[in-house]
Amino acid sequence: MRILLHRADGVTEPWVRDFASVLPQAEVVLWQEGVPCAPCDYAVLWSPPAALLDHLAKVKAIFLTGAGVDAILKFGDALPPVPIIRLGDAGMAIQMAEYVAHAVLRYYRRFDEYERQARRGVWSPLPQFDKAQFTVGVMGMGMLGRRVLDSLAHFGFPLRGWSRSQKDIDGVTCFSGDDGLDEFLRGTRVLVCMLPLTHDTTNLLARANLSKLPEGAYVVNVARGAHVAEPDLLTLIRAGHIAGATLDVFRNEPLPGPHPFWDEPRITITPHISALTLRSESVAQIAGKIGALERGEPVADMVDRARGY
Ligand code: NDP
Ligand code: OXD
Repeated sequence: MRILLHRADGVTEPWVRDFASVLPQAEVVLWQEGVPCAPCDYAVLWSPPAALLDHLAKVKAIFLTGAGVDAILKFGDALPPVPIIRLGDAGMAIQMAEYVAHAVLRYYRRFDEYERQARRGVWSPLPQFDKAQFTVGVMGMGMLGRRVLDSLAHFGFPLRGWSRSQKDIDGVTCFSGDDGLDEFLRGTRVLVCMLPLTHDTTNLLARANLSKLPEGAYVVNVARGAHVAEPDLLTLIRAGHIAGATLDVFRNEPLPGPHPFWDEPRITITPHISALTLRSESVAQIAGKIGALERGEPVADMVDRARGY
């Protein structure tokens, strides 16, 4: 069995080593632009260059080393008609829970404001927010969103969630579809975006929808930069309608040096680290799924191309 591996960061050696330990019968072939390689049975990719697609003609399935699928589905019909399988958890959900819980608690306990006060040498207790009014609304209640909601439940925040299909989750007020969006946004104090990037969700967080959040709302985006209209978010923060944002993802990554977000103290920037791919967990999961495919068994986390996630 041959596995085609592509790593955008060029760090392949530990991946090859991990595959050798869990799938010793497999040969891992490293893709290099312009270098011919033998046909492979499976491909393990993240955000491949277009030139790699020519080498997918014989693969039986494409595995992604991440949860999001936009970077592969953008190739549309140029992809072979084989299953595309994303990572399921593999250690990402708990990282997302840590990241989002930290952001929500930081806003709820006003640490962002205390940080700014401290820089100015100000010692001044601020009034506590009323927890009953501090609703957290998670857009996208999939693998990651569900885990985030679970973790926030322990702190007693009123929780709400929005998804495509209607859910029924204990302790979470659930909304769905276009019909449920306005009500969801109007009652959400901290908006957490955990949606996949699809045709329907691109630019969803532009001025019209962001303005529906209550005065003093916060935005946490850990999904994709293109969910948010960046100039609109900045305008609403400067106008005081949105009190702050924690952003892990951006339209252009790395966030360009001159971008105005860098100079806005109410925006916290992290470099797309909210849930990192853990190599060993990911390789073990992919190896298990390859084994299942070889035995003709069903495999979880198949991407639905028509749906876009
Ligand atoms: P899932 O596919 O498991 O869940 C997606 C959720 O979004 C589902 O609840 C789905 O609804 C909902 N959804 C999709 N389209 C719409 C729509 N048009 N309207 C309303 N709801 C919609 O995704 P994950 O939880 O695994 O991951 C979410 C995203 O997080 C990834 O796509 C990726 O972009 C991002 N991510 C970011 C990382 C980072 O480090 N910053 C790391 C990992 C992931 P339904 O349940 O009805 O299908
Ligand atoms: C992912 C990511 O989707 O890292 O896994 O963004």
